[in-house]
Amino acid sequence: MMSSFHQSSAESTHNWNPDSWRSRPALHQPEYRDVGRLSEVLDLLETLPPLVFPGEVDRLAVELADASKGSRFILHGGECVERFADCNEVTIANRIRILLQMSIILTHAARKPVVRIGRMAGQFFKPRSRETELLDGHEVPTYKGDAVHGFEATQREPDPSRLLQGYFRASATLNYVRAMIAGGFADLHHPDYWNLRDMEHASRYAEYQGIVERVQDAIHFMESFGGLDRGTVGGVNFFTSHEALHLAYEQSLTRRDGEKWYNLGAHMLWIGDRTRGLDGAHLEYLRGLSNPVGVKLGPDTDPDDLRDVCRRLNPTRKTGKVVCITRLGYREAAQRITPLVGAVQRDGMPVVWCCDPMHGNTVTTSAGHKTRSFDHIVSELRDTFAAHREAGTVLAGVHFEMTADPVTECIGGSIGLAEADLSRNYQSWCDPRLNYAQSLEVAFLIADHLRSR
Ligand SMILES: [Co+2]
Repeated sequence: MMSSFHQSSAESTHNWNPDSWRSRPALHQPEYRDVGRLSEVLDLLETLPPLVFPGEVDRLAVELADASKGSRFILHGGECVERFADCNEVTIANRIRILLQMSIILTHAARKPVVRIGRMAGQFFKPRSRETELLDGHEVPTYKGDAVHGFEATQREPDPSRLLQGYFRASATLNYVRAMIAGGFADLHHPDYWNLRDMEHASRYAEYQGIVERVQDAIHFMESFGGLDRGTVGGVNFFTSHEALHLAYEQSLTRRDGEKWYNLGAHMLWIGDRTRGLDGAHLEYLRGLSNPVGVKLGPDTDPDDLRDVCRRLNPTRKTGKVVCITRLGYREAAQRITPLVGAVQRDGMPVVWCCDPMHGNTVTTSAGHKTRSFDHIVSELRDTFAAHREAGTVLAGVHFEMTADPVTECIGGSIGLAEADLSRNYQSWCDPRLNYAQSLEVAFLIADHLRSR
């Protein structure tokens, strides 16, 4: 354990290179039988062009630093896991649409720009707590994501070629997102983009409708003055992120730029609650990158451990480098967040605080559906806002798993989804997501908090 600033500072990125993680224990890595094919694939990935540019990564770091001081707000969201089949026009457009709509609601309320980060274009890997699961009555290796193996029971053998397929799908997804934004998709003043029909029975429907109208008025007003081009209203800045789980894949997308190293497969990477061990390979890999790094913090996070993780990831104490994403669960968020914030504050470590109110609130129903209660999600958010306010820190953003589709995966919200409704349209391959109406509603609720701040 490092005990002083000087030790950690001296550590810097010394003795680091893109494969130094290989000398550490690496959890949750698939085991490939065909290692020859694996190294062929990794060699090829190293020669392919990066998906993002160092200047974009640096800009994200600056925007995150702004957010940590309260002058921007971060909306980080998307799917728990991306499927290869999601790499199509409609699905990508829907994902961008919901992120844009939520961000416009937040911008309007907070009077500050929103940093949009998608969990997309590379979120193809999942850590799983068990090695096997039941599929149609058969015990099969647990599903770990489309870039590892197929979903069908007969396809669960890890296949190195899927890493390549993942790279090309991430690249096609990001290419389409960039084209949509450059081509005017972000033009949000079409009322048909604001489909509130699902929310018609919501108690605050009229109020939400009113906010949408005011947002549209504001957009028209600014445009008629010519002070704002379409791109500014929409999404010129859009960043991608995924969990840095499969380290050989991440290493193959690591590039040098002058004195710095970047992972150019995404703008931001995060490290899971299960893989952020101080001596583990994941932390070793991430500490050498110039990318902003998210750290997921579950209810068992030890405050001293968090302090040491931050020192390791951010020895030069740059603001905008480490994003601490708390996912503590609604019952414990209020009491657990204060010691975590305290440990980092006492250490003088600049940290960007985000709240993921989804992952600490997952339960399984008696019918076997994984679900989350909208009330618990909102409750964790409310307590997290309050805890930061008390500590004098800023809650810089939120992290969601959501979809623009009318799925029935999370219960509650003013659309009144009940447990019995879950089977109606449950589509998630992994965690339950907020549907379209629930996503907009949660954005309106966060907007209330930002307005009152
Ligand atoms: Co998830």
